[in-house]
Amino acid sequence: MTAVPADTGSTGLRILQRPKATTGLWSWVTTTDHKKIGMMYFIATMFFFVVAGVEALLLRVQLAVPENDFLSPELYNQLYTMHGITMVFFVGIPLGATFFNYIMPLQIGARDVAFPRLNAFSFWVFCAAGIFMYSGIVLGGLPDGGWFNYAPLSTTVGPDVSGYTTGGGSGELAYQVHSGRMLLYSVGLQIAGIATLASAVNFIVTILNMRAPGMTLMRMPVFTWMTLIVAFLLLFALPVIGIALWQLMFEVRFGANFFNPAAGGDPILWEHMFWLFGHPEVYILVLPAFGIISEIIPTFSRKPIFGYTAMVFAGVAIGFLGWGVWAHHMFAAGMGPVANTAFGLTTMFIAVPTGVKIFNWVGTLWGGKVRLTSAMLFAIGAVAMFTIGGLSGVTHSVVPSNYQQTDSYYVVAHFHYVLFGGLVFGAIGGIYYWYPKVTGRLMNETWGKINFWTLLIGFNVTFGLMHFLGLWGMPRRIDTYYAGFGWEQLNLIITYGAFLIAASIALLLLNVVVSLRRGKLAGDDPWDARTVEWMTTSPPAHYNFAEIPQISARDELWHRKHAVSDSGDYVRVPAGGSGAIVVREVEDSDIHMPDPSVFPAMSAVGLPIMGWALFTSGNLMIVMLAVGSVITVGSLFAWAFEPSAEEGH
Ligand code: HEM
Ligand SMILES: [Cu+2]
Repeated sequence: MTAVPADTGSTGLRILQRPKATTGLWSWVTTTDHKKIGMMYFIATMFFFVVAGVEALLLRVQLAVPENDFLSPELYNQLYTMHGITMVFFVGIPLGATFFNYIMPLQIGARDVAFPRLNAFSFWVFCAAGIFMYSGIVLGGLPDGGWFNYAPLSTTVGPDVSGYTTGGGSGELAYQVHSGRMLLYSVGLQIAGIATLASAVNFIVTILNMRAPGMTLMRMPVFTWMTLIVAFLLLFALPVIGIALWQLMFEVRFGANFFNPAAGGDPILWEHMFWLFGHPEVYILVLPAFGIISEIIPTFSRKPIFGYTAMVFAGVAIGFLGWGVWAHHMFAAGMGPVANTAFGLTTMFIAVPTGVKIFNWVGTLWGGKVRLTSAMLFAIGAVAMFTIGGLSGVTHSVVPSNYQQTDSYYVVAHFHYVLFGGLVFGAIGGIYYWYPKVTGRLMNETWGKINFWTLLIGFNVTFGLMHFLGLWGMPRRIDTYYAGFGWEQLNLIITYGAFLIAASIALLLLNVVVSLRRGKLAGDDPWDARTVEWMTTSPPAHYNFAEIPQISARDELWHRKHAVSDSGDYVRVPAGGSGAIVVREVEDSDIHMPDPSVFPAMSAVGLPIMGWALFTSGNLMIVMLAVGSVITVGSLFAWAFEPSAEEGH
């Protein structure tokens, strides 16, 4: 008789064993390292950026000449909707998450985020949401109601609508073309919301609890401050849209009547709920870029940031005021003069803290020893372009003027100046700035400058001219127009501009890839920077810091590199002198880091399965719901009972 071996490791399902791989695909799937997760966010975000960019180019090809039939109206609606949704939820939000993940823990001198497995969970759920959203390609059509999807219009108007709801439960396949698209929208964004909410909690706890000793709140870099503010905005804004999406899901799948006026529902309830989330959302998108800009400009001006305290409090003020302006998206909805006036005023107020930030960036540049690296060019470009978008935004807040501008190309011009001009320019600056920290190599500066100037020109040709089209009466979201309105020429030029943007972005991505091997070696602190992430190796070891730094000043690294001379001037500390930075190598095994885990990725797999269940009915629906929830809830349980790090490791 042979004894059963006591070793349980070899008996269980292999996939459920504690993953050990540190290289290869499996190590990425199971990683809990904030840096690897940050890199995966970057790759996924760039993938979606290309997808949404191609969608935009298709739109522009269609609009290049009047009465074009390159895209059918139905396809046009799906493409602009998915362009908007993808850019906002699958590029804008995760682009923030990319930088938060990789940079923020390094900037506060931490070894990882507070909940490393939750962090991995966020990433995989985000991917699941993207796959779910785009599964409409095979299911029968993508969402087509615009990125803000006004119900009840979106739920009642559209192709093949045979009733207000799908009915469902009668045994036949409940997926009808139009309500199916709304299901993709409502469930897809709910899944994405789970991912984002989990990271918001993670970042808040990390920043509040895991700062290096001595890093008080008012010594935190501005980028980390903006991360904190964005995380709070997400924490409070996502539940609002979460409820609205839940209602929408019941509306289209089970025949609820939240938004249907014929059944006592409220036709502008959705608009209010959406924009109560939607306006804070625009700050969620742009504040990370503000943080990035606030790191780049002082470094390349060789000055501390001008008005640090004002900068932080302006960010906080934007975070608060952002909640009081949502109905400026609804001036034309018939709210009445009192509400319109109030929201017009609050909208004008919010320009004040934004202006404070812009003046402080200019104040930082003023009198600085400015180095126009690619990162710096993009940061300055972002400030300039965002300012233009902010100014057209103030014109929207003037109600009578708004009646004229709303739903015209003027609005399309405006929000691309803030989103592309602010968020994308700022983020590209961040890529050039932190690339050497992440990879140990510099990106090609010549290409970087070509990238900047072509993007600046392409961007302004494309979106600058849209202001005129809008003021000349061209509505947004039209799939074609007749010749003779005077819109032909500008539309053609705008399409050329869009292709110049595409070429410039291609150059950026090429630079990212080629510099991985060919880039010049960067060293730990290539920019002569100020903040803590530059005090460790490039790329950082998986434990980030051999020794957690003791923080004694804002701009800690700059203070370590400089001392005050007898005459009161700042002088550089000689290399190797007291105060110089010593990067120490330690044995890996001395530092305890959380182990990889398979459960975060596994728990994400069940969510889209539960979502797809809603497209079926009867027994199939029950089976799919059961399978999906067993996978998700089962993995969450397994995760809860799994130690964060194995014994003796
Ligand atoms: C290659 C660069 C881009 C081009 C050529 C482009 C083009 C367009 C066009 C033509 C529309 C309007 C469609 C219509 O109203 O008929 C549009 C809508 C939109 N774009 Fe872009 N875009 C670009 C980049 C971006 C970026 C970077 C963002 C945000 C991060 C963005 C966010 C949006 C949003 C939210 C909408 C509104 C969709 C809707 O009306 O529901 N776009 N874009
Ligand atoms: Cu708004």
